Amino acid sequence: MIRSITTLLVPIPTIREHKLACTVMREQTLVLVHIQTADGFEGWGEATTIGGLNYAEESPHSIKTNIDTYFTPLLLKEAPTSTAKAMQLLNQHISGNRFAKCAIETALLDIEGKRLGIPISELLGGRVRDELEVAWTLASGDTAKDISEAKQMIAQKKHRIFKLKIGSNPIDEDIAHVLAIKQAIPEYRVTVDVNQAWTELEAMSAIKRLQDGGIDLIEQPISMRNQAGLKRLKEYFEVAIMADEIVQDPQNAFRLAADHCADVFAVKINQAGGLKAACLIGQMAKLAGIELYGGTMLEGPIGTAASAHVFSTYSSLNFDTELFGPLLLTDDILTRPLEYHNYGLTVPTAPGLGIEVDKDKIYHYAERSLLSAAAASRQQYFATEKT
Ligand code: MUC
Ligand code: MG
Repeated sequence: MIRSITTLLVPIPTIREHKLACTVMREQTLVLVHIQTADGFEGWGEATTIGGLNYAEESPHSIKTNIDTYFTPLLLKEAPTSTAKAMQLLNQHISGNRFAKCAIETALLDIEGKRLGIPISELLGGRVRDELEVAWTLASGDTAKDISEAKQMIAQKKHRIFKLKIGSNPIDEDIAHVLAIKQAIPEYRVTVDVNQAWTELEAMSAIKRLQDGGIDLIEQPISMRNQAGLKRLKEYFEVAIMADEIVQDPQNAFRLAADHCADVFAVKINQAGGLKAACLIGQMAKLAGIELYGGTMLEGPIGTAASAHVFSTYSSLNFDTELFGPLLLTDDILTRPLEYHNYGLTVPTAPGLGIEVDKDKIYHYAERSLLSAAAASRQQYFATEKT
């Protein structure tokens, strides 16, 4: 039975500016959920989004507020006796809020795995792989810097697949940037993520040039509201078109899969609304003949470990993963960092998530964020009072 649920906002600076079509990130705020049970187990979950409300409709603050205000009282009152019952309860009483649901489910599965002595992957049907190849995202905003970053990653055997974030510059500039990088590392897989920035007409001409330049995958080139347009692009081009922002909960993924709107689905546990939902999306894609890619919402190590457990269960994962979130952060919140080596990530094998969090570090960042929020609201209060 659940004894307590604590949520913490944990902002951690990034190692460099991370530029996307929708925002520039200098830090990532992890929303951590810590659940303790009456019989002495504890579990951790995490939700992240990108750029506050720039990327999705939940922000770190809305996730925390909604868990504290609605999820926690409901779970404590109804006292569900399993993860499945808890998620059923949340889905019956709380609409939307997929990111928050994901964080709660992760913490509950962490507990369930620890109680049974098995990793979460085995609760989700069983892993078929122990290693996941991990792409690195080049998003410094500078071509020369991106090329040297990519070459360094290759030399250190850290990554050999590169995703470029484009869409914030004029199209000709973006294409020149991508092609210069591809030409600098011609034998490596280079993909682009447009984060919905182009119109369908712009996408038609841009994708043609990217395809001719040997780019391997085009991610969410147009608005998530233009499902028919995505399908038209998929049918027109040979290069693989990947659906990302448009892939949300399983119901919506079902419609996309049934209509064959993309060659590849990027699956993200937060977008899906949890780990089991992400498994369900993977199964639907498989049945529809759609390829899979293990996406990230730039989670820290807790959400990344959770994602790794999910992706380890996919029967095929031909487009690999981008679970590099923890590597983009300047600090780690685990006592032992996740194991990245030989271009990939090892899926943890210990019970539950298979990780141990460094509570001192977590509380240090959480406290700093509380203090700066308090200072900001004091400043705002006095500024308003004086006017
Ligand atoms: C996205 O849209 O895929 C993944 C990598 C990255 O840099 O941003 C995320 C979100
Ligand atoms: Mg994307």
